[in-house]
Amino acid sequence: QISLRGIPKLENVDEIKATFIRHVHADLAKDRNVATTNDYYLALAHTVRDHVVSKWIRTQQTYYNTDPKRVYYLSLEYYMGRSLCNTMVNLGIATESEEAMYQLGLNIEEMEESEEDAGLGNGGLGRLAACFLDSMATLNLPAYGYGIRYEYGIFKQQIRDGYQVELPDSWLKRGNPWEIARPEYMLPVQFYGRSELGPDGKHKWVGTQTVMALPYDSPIPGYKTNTVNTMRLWSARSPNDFDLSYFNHGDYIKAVIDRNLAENISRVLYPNDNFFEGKELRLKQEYFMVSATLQDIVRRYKAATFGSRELSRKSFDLFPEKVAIQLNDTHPSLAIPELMRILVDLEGCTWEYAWKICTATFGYTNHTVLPEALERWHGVALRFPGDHDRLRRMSLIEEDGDKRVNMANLSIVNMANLSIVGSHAINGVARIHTEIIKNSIFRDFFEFTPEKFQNKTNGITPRRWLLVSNAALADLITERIGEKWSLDLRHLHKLEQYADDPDLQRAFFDVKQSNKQRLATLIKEQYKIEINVDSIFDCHVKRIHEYKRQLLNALHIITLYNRIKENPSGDFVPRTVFIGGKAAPGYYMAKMIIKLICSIAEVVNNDPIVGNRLKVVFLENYRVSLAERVIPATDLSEQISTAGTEASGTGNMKFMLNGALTIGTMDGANVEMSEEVGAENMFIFGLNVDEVEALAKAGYDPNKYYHANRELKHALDQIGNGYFSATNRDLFVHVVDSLLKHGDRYMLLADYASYVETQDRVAVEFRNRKLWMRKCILNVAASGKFSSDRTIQEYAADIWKAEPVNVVL
Ligand code: DL6
Repeated sequence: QISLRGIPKLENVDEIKATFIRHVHADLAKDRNVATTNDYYLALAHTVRDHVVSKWIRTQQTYYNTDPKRVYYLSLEYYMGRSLCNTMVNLGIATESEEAMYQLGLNIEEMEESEEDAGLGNGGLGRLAACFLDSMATLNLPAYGYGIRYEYGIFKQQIRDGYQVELPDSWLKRGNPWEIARPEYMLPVQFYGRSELGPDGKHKWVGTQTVMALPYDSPIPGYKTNTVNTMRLWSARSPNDFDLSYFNHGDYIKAVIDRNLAENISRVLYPNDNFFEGKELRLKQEYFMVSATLQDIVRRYKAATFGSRELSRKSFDLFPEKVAIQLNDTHPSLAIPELMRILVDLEGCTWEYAWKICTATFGYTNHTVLPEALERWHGVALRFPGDHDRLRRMSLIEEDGDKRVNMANLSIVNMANLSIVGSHAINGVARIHTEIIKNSIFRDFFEFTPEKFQNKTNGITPRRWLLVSNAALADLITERIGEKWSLDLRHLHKLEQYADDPDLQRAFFDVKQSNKQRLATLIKEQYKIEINVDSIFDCHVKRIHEYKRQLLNALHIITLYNRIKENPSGDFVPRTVFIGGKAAPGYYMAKMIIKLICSIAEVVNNDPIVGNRLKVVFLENYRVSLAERVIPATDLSEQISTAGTEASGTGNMKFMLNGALTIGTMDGANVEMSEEVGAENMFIFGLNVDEVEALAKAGYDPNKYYHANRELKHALDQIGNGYFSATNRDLFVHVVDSLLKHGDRYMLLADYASYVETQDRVAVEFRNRKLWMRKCILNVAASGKFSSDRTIQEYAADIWKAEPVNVVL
């Protein structure tokens, strides 16, 4: 077989072996009698890192010497997952490393499994940032990812008695071989204090508390290129002179202990997806990241000039020509007032000049239209509800007489509004989403400055989501159409001509079957559930959220179950439904949905009448590394949010690239997927955005649907009357009430009939293997648009105006 990974070069294999053994001895001080799998993982990671550093240093030297326009991606989340395999693939040493470990009698897969996921993200937004870093490096863009080095990432989810339990994710406990601490670049960040007018007529920020920001750098290697960019994550540290006043009281021990308080800032990732929690610590995290990052950016801007090593740049005229800053949602948008503060208060620029620099520098990406997800920091308004007079007196804009901005008295800061006025480009993340923000939440701004608004449809990196996670499919594709697709995913189009080729269909089928078998083995080990690998692998994996409608999926499962029970000898297409995802710890309804799915699984999986025709698996602790196992093994991808709610989705693209067919609504990027592959090759159902809106306007009554549909009523009644919760019959009453009594905000009942009908069609088509495989191939062939390389090229051309830099070794 032709493999993208190529044939191992023996001299490289020998070198890897030698370096690896040296690391086992020198770094870990172990021999083969005592070394654990994790030790071997660490030694291999260090071996791989040795290969990356020369390119890394060379890349940074090149940027320093050529002083190109740099791109700064600011994000509170980076959902990186594991790095070992990805780094080896990007460096082109995967085959050699595998061979080297094989020759040493070690199992490289086991070593890879030993790596903890870097889970510094919640879901789509954080994983998008990770894909973007890969693409920026692969496209040779001089780019940096800036964020926070949380000591605890997204919690580990355990399912106990069907309920989600959260455990801390201490991902650093065994060390992180990919990061390098840079104490020499530590920076101070100020909090609290007040503004005072000095004798020189300038305002000074005094009485502050200082927290130090310690940078940790990780290499971001591009694929098949010399470029290795930097992800710089800040960790909070106490300053050395931290609260010396304790010494005056003689309480030395307390002084030392309290040093830790400042370090809480980077302790833990807030576990909310699409939900704003207005906590002081979160605001501090945002400012901490932004302040340290801007100091770094300004320092680099001042230091760099082509051909000169002097600290030579004194004017900020060139700032927007040398710096592009992209705000990943509003979370880092304090960067706008902070850059204003630096320019006006510290650098002595005029307000007007500083504002021009700011707006020319910043771009803002919106990732959601859900009102509960929008960041609105309350000050006075919450403390004095209803006191309009006070609010008027204290508002941002003074409303009496001369209109003047009154920054000190901010009452509510709407971070989206701030991001829009402070940026030259605002983008949504799929075409339909961009249209929605222009017409609804940002309508006034769009009418005011239409030229600022753009669309940048999301993408995913084909390296992690095909080369790394589904090497067999990657090889098969390369065998047919050559390897150009890995750098230009549009080349996948060439597969289209082979959609009816029986050989390719069989080969596609075989790859899918072996991926399904591999997942089934894992499920057997973990949950002791026997899975029928000939059943439809129907997967719904993403954060648990009412708008993502896992509950609609549950209604379908119950319907299938009831049909089997009503007709035990009937001819049913076997199906295994996998549902996985974390619920925000404070999100009651999402947690009840998990409990409901687990309860349904308990009943369905243990009913002898059902047998292997229907199984339900709740995938515990769904995360990047588990996604890499699930997605390649999936036949049917569930993308069933209410039209108008999912900004884009990126899981949908990963499944498409891996040859799953999609059942989905006309929402987010599903719309563009259907445009690329043809609606006839997807299973589209349900209301579209206009219909959702019209129905809401006309007065949506879920009870109408409940009474009109026998199967729907049956399923809801069972949930409500305790059929799935025999020991506590009222357990799911609130869940049913959310639909029937509290308005069914996401219109599950309106879409149920269409969903079930479409699922029936899925089952019929799955039986026709030729037809199914043809559609699989067509989906892969049409997935080229959804490479994050395409997305990043568009950002670079339309927003950042940044050019690639060639790194010569
Ligand atoms: O753009 C990445 C990702 C989209 O694919 C999802 O559709 C969207 O839900 C997600 N948005 C958020 C918003 N969080 N906040 N704030 O996570 O972004």
